[in-house]
Amino acid sequence: MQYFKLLPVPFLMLGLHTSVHAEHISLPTISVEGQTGEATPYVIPPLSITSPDTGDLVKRLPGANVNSNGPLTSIAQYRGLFSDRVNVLVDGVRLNQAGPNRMDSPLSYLPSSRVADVALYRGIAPVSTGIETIGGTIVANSKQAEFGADEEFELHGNITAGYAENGNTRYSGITANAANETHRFQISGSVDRGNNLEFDNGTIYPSEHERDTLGIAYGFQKAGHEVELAIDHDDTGHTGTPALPMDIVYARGENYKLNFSKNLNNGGKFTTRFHYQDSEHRMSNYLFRSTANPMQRYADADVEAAGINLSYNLNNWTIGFDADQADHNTNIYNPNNTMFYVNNFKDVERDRYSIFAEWAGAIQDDLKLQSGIRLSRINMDAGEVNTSMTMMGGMMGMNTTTLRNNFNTSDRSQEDNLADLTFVLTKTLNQEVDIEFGLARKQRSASYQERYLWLPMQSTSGLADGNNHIGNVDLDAETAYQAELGLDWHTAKSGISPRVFYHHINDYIQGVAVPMSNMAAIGVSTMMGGDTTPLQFQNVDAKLYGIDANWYATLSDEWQLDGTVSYVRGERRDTSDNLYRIAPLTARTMLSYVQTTWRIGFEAETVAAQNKVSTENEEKKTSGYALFHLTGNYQPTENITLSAGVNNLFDRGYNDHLGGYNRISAIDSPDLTTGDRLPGIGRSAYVGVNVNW
Ligand SMILES: [Cu+2]
Repeated sequence: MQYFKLLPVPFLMLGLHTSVHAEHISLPTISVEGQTGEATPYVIPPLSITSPDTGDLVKRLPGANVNSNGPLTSIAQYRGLFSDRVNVLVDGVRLNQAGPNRMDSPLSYLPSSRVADVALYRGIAPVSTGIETIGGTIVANSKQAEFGADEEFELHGNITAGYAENGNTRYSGITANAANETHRFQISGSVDRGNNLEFDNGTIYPSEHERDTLGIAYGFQKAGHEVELAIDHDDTGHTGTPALPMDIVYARGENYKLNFSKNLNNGGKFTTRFHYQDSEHRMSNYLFRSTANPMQRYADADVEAAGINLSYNLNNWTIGFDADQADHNTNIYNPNNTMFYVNNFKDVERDRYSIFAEWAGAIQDDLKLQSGIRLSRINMDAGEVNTSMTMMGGMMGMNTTTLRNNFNTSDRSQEDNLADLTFVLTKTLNQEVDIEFGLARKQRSASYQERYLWLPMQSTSGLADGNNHIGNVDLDAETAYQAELGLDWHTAKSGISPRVFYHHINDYIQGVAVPMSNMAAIGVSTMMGGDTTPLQFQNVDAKLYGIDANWYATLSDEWQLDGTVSYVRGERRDTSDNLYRIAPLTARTMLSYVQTTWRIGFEAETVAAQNKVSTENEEKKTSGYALFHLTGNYQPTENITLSAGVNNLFDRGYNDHLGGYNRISAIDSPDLTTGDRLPGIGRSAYVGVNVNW
C-alpha cells in the first residue's frame, strides 16, 4: 500500500514501461494519464532533489519559471506574470508574505524535502482555484499520510535527505505517521543548511541559508465525514538575498488549518477550510554586508491573516464562498539609534470576499466544458504613517513631511469589485488527439505595496529591479482578457501538448517615472539610495503572448526523451516598451536510459538571450546559454531510492535573466561587480536518499 503520494520516479515517462518495470518502481500518476490526455492540474512528482528550494521543481512545469532573489526566495512566474499575480497554493492555502519584498515567498514555506508534488493548472485557471488568479494557479503539496485500511494502526513514513557539494548544501525532511481507517496522526519536519554558493569564477555573497520546519497533523474520518487539523511551524534563519537591499535575519511563524468535508446522501460533497497565519520577519542591511553604523537598519515586518473557504459540489456544479483578511506592518529602524524610524507599512489591511459557481463536465461524448464565474470584493486600508526623517532639517525634512502629509490625507480606504469568467472547451478528435479552446476574463486588485508604499523605497514584493518605487492609492484593478488554444496529442510511445496563449491586460500595474511635479518624492529618492528617477505604480496597458509545451518520446525499451519548452513575450500597449523580468525562451530536454531498478538521465537546459527588456525598469539584457545536468537513480529495494548527479556539469558561467542584480559592495563580494547581474550557480555534484517505510 502506498501511504504517501510519493513518486520516487525522477522523470515523467517511466510510466510508459508499466508492464516491464511495474514490479519495482512506483508509477507517477501523470504517466498513466499521459496516454489518455493530460491531467488537470498537470502534476509532477519531486524529481531528483538537488537543492532545498521548491522553486527548482516549479521551474520544470511548462510555462513556469521562478524569479530568484536568494537561495530560498523563489517567486513563481507563469507565462510572464509573477508575485501577487500568480495564485500559489501551499497545501491548498494562499499564504501571505510577512516581508514586503516577498523574502518569505509562498514556496519558501515548503522545503523540497517535504514536497509530494507540484502542479500547475495550465492556461486558464478554474475560478474554483482561488480569488485573483490572473496569472494562473500553481500548487505545491506536502507529503501526507493516508488513512489505513482497517482498525489496526500502522506506522509509516518517509525520509528524504541529501547533500550537494556547491555551498556544502544539506537538506533533510521527515514525515512519520500512525494511521488506521479512522484516525491518522502525523509529524513532519525538515532541516536545511547551506553556505555561500559558488559560480565558475568565485563566490556569491551572501547566498547561505538555514531553515527548519515542523508540522503536526491529525485526521479523522467516519461515515463520509473527514476532519483534519494541521499546524505548521516554519523558521528561516540567517539567509542571504543578494538581489535585494537587505538579507533575512529570520522569517518565522505558524500556519493553522482546519479542514472538514462531508459526503452528502444526494451524492454531493461539502468542504470547508479555515486557516490562520501568524508570521514575523526581520531583515537587515548589515547582517552580511558592511554598513556603517549610522546607516545600519533593521526592518521588522509581520502579517496576521485568517481565511475561510466553503464549497459545495454536486454532479457537475461547484459553488463556493471564500474570504480572507490580512494585516501587514513593516517598521524600519536603526538598532543603534532608537530615534530613527520609518513606518514603511502601518496597519495595512487587505480583505477579500468572494463567491463563485463553476460547471465542469461533458456536454457530448467528445466535448467537455469547464466554465465558471467568480465575483469578489477587495477592501484595503492603511493607517497613518510617520518617520523620524520629518524632524530632519533641510530638504529631507521638508520632503518627507510633504510625502507623509500627502499620504495621511489621501483616501487610503479603497475597494474594488472584481469579476472573473472562464470558458474552456476540450474536444476529443480521436483517441490520440484533444484540442482545447479557452476564453477568460480575470481581474486582480493592487497589492498593498503597490497602493501604500508612501516613501520612495524598494519594498516592491520582490521586483528587485533596483528602482525606488512609490505607491498609488488610486490604482484600478487589472483586467485581463485571456485566450488559449491547445493541442494534446498522446500515444503510448510519444506525445506533445503545445498551448498558445494571448493575454490582453488593461490597467496593468507597472512603475512609471514619477512626474517632475512630485519634487518631494524625487528629492527623497535621490537622497535615499541615490535613485534620481524613482517610479510610481500606475495603471498602464499590456499584452503577453507565447507558447509552451511538454512532450515525450520513447525511442526504445530503454531510451526515452522528454522535455518542455516555454516562450512568452510581454509588451506594453500604451508605449513601445517591454514588460519587466520576463523569462527568456527556455527548453529542457532529458535523455534517459532506463533499467528495472536504475536509470540515468542527461538533461540539457537551453535558455535563449533576453533582449526584450523593460526600459522603464532600466532592465539589463542577458545572453543565452546551455547547461547540462547528469542525474541517476537506483532503487535497491522497493522502498529505497538513491540518487546522485551533477548539475551544471561543465561549470558553465551564466546569468539567469530572472536572478536579479548583485546588490553587494566589492568589500563583501569581491568576485562580483555591484549592479551586475548575479551569476547562476556553478557545478554541483549531489547525492540523495529517499526511504519509505
Ligand atoms: Cu524581508
